[in-house]
Amino acid sequence: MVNDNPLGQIWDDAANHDDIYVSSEPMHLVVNKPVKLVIGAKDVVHSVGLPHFRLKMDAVPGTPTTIWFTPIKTTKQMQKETSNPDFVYEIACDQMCGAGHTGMRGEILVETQQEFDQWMKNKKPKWAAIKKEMLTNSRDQALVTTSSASKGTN
Ligand SMILES: [Cu+2]
Repeated sequence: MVNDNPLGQIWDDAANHDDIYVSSEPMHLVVNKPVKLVIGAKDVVHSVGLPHFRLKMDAVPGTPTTIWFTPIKTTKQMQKETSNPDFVYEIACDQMCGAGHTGMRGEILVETQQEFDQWMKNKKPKWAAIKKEMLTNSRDQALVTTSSASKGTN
């Protein structure tokens, strides 16, 4: 994530970097729990590819798209079934979108609800801290504005 766009994909933000950011951490999903991906793009057509789920959906500027799916096997189950201890579910851009294309690949970890809950326990929501900071700053701004307005009316 970039510092000049702390909340990520804000399409109206000129500092948005939609084609270079892929988290280094896997996307965690719970087995047998439906997932909805809301997909967008800022400037060029990308394509969300989920080869192990046999899914693909274009990411079109100005037209949000969605994919629904339900992972039915955990990553551990797949590692066992494929006899491949290195098996990982992949999410990648399936469209030759530009210079950042080859970096647009991430991994998905499908796990049990218990494993997911355990993972979540250790997570601190960065967006909440940023939002709090933004609200504090806007409140300060509002106080300044109120203060200025009060001075103006007196
Ligand atoms: Cu691409």
